[in-house]
Amino acid sequence: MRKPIKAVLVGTAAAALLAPCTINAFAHEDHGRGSRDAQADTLGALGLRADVRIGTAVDMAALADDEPYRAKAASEFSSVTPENVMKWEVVEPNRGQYDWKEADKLVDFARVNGQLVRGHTLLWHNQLPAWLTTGDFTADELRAILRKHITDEARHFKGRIWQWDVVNEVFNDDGTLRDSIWLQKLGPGYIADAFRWAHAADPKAKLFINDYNIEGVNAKSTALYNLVVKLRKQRVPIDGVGIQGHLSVQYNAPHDIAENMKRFDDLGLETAITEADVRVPMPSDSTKQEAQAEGYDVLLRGCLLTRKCTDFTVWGFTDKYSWVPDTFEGEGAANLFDEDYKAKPAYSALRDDLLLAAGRN
Ligand code: 9MR
Repeated sequence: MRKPIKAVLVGTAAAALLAPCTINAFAHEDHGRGSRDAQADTLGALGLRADVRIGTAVDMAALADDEPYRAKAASEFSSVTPENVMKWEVVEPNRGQYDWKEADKLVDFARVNGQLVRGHTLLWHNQLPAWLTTGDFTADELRAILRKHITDEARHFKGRIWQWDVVNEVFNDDGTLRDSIWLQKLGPGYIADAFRWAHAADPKAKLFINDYNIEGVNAKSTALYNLVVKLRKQRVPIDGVGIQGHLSVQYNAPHDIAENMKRFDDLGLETAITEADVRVPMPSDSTKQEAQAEGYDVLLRGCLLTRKCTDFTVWGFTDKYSWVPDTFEGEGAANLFDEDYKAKPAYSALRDDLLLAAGRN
């Protein structure tokens, strides 16, 4: 039996526990499948029965302007991740001037809808403010700036973040550390420092290291494993490993994902799929959609087969707002719903996996 995940209350009100999503997840248990309402059959609700949160990255412009998007983000998922608005360039565009507006909106949205929040991300090499990248700071200055950033951000959201992606994408695919401004100026110890500072600022948040191309057993996931072993030995407060899960139907799905995740599980760490999407060469068709469904299925099964895998987050749920076409020329349609919010086979695949895991098939 999977252990129930430790639910962290989003916000302080006990009302969050009684949010519609949670109630409906259990309200119709004794009825036949046909009699359950739409809400009770969402991925989020099914996930709660299988002890796994099903989340989505949220695009704040879409959340504000697109009612169907907002409705689905609220009803279909039991956790949310800000796609961009907790990143450094957004929260501190000018040195010393914080702007938490959009991030706070998402945290409020989550509270109202009984969802948990994955904080993303305290430390990355991308989406840094220009004042920082062009500042020509000394190592001591940069270390103080980083410490202040992590402390201030984690403290601002203290008690409202379930899991923080403390460091994001610190490895190259060959398993060496990424040659970022952080490594260059601060040396490899910056990773342990980041976790210590985040923990001091918000001791209850679960602290994750997050990366892509670490779904299967490979040079990168093994290097990350070795780093995590070392950090644990040094008593660095790290709780989990986030496996992003950006796949393409043009490559084999990572069928050894459960084997890979088990290594982390055996260390006593939590794991999560944090950014799942499966892109296809455009135009999409039904064959590609079936291949895509397999990709999603492999990722979710990896999680469901791992004792302490706590959540499965998709990186956006509709093709209408995906990052993929801007990054991979000629590819797209990577999400569970098309641009008109019509569910694809991938959606049914996830649903079937969750029904099975919840023992309700
Ligand atoms: O989806 C995000 C996109 O809107 C941004 O333009 C982009 C900037 O690099 O970041 C995207 O999100 C990334 C996430 O933060 C970390 N893992 C890879 C994601 C896709 O690039």
